[in-house]
Amino acid sequence: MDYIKQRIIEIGGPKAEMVKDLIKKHGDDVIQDVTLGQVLTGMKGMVSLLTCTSKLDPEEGIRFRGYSIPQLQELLPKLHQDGEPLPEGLFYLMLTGELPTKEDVNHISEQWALRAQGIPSHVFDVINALPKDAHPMIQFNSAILAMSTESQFRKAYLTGMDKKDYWAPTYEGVMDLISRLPVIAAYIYRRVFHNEQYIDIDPSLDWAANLSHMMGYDSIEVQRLMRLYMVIHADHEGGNVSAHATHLVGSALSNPYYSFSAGMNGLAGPLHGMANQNVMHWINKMLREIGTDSPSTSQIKDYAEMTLRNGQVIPGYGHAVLRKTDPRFTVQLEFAKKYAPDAPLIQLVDKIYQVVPDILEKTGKVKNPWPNVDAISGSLLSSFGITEYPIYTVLFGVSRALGVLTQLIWDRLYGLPIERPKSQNLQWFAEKVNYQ
Ligand code: FAM
Repeated sequence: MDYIKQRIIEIGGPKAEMVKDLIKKHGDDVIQDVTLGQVLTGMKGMVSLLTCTSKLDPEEGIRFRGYSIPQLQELLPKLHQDGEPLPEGLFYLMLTGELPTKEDVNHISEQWALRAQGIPSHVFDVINALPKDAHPMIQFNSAILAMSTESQFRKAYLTGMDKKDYWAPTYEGVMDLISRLPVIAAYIYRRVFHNEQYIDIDPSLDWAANLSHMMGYDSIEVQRLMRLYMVIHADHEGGNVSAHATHLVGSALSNPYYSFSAGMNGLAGPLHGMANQNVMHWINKMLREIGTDSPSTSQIKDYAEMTLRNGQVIPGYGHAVLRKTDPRFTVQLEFAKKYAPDAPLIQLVDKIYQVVPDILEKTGKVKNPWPNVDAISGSLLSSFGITEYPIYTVLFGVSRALGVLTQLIWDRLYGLPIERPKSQNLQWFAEKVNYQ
């Protein structure tokens, strides 16, 4: 057995026992009161999920297994001394809770490069059957579902295995799926935007650099950007739409492909992962309507206020949990200032940042007026040549697989049951609070 699987059993076994014991001894203990407001406004702040991969602090932002993004930049193995962690290392950390060695990271890199070469041809037929102008997320998700013919979990389930072992074929499926997503994403990118000029995988490269390579970008800077991008988008605790949807569908013991596909359908929404492309749409529309590439702060202010007057959201700003500037925004801005200081789009993003929070604050209703990860990610990719913004949510999706699929393995280790919350009609809520 692979030594990583062995490590998962050693760590996961006692944790699974603890879950059982907690339910047995404390299953009836009250842990939180729930208000009617919480239920009717998206369950914000309601603790209802067990997630171990990462935790989101409203002020400090994301921590992966307790480590912040700046800490991970220090502690995870990387290829450049002043550089970005390898996503393989973050995967290992989320999976085991332990910091990986360089050897662990190399082992995962090799595994993924090997497994990436096993995509069946019908998956590409499915993509090719779609019109090229079908949104890349439609093509991406269709390919993910098509790959579920390979599900090791489904095969193992049908053989009648013991449910405490479900995590093992789930792990195999997760490893296959993560390894193959860059190939699929790059294929769609080259199909739609580069006249079907496909580029083969280079097994000597790490996972993120390979994505960059297969998309057609071999510079050190883009490889570094891709590693950074893949690390910061990987996870955002359990309640965000893509994580929650993956977990929910997984709770029916749907295989990793079905589960992840559900998450990706959620990521494709404009309030979630599609915001990165919508930011570019918003910026480009603004530049067109104002008639300049370099609008003044007062022109940006007028345009942002018009967006609000028209009843629309300003994409890239606000968050359901965060209450400060997203550290994922800051780390990208730092990268941009270091490696593309003169990029006009980055200067524009910075200008928008000076104007928009104040405008959102003044509405009196926006709980977080600060930028999130999507406010800059598209401008950063564009500044390094990846200008075709419909692909951005696909790149987000490739990265998000690391967190939500690791959690799916843990859902199986914990032996979590099918999810089935209670729903009530409007009258029930009104009666409950003696509504007059
Ligand atoms: N522009 C305009 N209005 C906004 C806003 C924004 N950026 N952010 C929040 N609001 C409004 C929101 O629509 C709501 O209005 P109504 O009461 O009229 O319905 C009000 O402010 C209160 O909302 P909230 O409690 O502050 O935020 P929510 O938790 O409901 O929603 C977001 C959170 C992220 C969906 C919301 O801030 C938003 O729509 N932002 C723009 C889209 C975006 O950038 N999404 C990406 C989020 C991201 F980090 C990710 O998932 N990748």
